[in-house]
Amino acid sequence: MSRTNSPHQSLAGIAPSLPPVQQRPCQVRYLADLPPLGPQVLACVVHGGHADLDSDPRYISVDLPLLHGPAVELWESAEPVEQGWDGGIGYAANSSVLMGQLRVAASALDRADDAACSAYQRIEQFLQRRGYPVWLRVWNYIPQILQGSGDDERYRRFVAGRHRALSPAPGFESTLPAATAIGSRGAELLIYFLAARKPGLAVENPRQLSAYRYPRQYGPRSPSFSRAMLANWRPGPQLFVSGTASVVGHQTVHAGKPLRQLQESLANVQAVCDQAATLLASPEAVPWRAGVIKLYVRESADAAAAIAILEPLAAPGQLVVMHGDICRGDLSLEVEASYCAAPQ
Ligand code: 3EB
Repeated sequence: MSRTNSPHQSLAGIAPSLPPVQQRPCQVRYLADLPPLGPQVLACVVHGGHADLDSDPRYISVDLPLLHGPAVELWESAEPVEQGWDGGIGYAANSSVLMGQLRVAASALDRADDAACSAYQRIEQFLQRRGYPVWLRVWNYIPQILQGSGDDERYRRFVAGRHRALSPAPGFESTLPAATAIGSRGAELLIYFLAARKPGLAVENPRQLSAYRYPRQYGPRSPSFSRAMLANWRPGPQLFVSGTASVVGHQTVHAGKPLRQLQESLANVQAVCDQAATLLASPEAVPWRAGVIKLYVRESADAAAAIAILEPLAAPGQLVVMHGDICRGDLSLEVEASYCAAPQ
């Protein structure tokens, strides 16, 4: 029988018009060396205090000693980006997300509350103006984070200023970004952030009191962040988990025992992942795929034992360990992570 009338045959020689492969608007991975910044790079975060980066707004230099793992955190876009500097904010954006950075001079940090308030207000106004009004994830690297005592401590003042900037928005507590706040060795305050055109879903941890409900004993204002942010992109969701420590309820547990703190932190990360899965259409079908994991340790001597535990939990080569101060004196370490899941 002749096959020439076969409908399949008639496609021979014609370029197949398959639907385009869908990619998430952004993907993050860790790299050992600086890559060339091609048109689809959203941000290139460099850990370890490299001073010799050029003025490309996508270079974000984090001034913390790198104890283990690759130095570069590369954020790639599904499409070419538009980039620039705008009123001191460096940014790159595609049609869905924007990554940006702002540095604040050391001299402003004597009044860390005012410095944080004005930095967050500037970023907020910038994001509104550019059309990416949704904060998804933010990193705060604060020089000498534990300087000062009681309510004058730099972290507490930072928290108060951030609250002053973010709290006027109606219902602000239900849309807070996932966050990290770590003490750095740098002179300047660094804030870098991932924002989006469309809302994500803020996720809380059933084992922990929401940070925005912390009682007065931790400072005059409560910390404005969510435990994780879920972005329900196609072809599958992505979960950005905040800096996560050995806190149960609102209290530090296992003070002075770094490895117990790591186990408790990992139980918290697991609880946040489980909680995020329940927010999706078919939660039983969500195996979160380990992506990048970042660990901050106060004492570098604690790194080796922690690495042995964390390395198998991250994708190969995707664990970074840095030396930094955690925002409560009794916390030895903090873990952050991001995950992807297959389409629902
Ligand atoms: C905690 O659970 C630990 O103030 O932005 C973790 C992540 C912590 C972010 C922040 C603080 C922040 O309270 C500390």
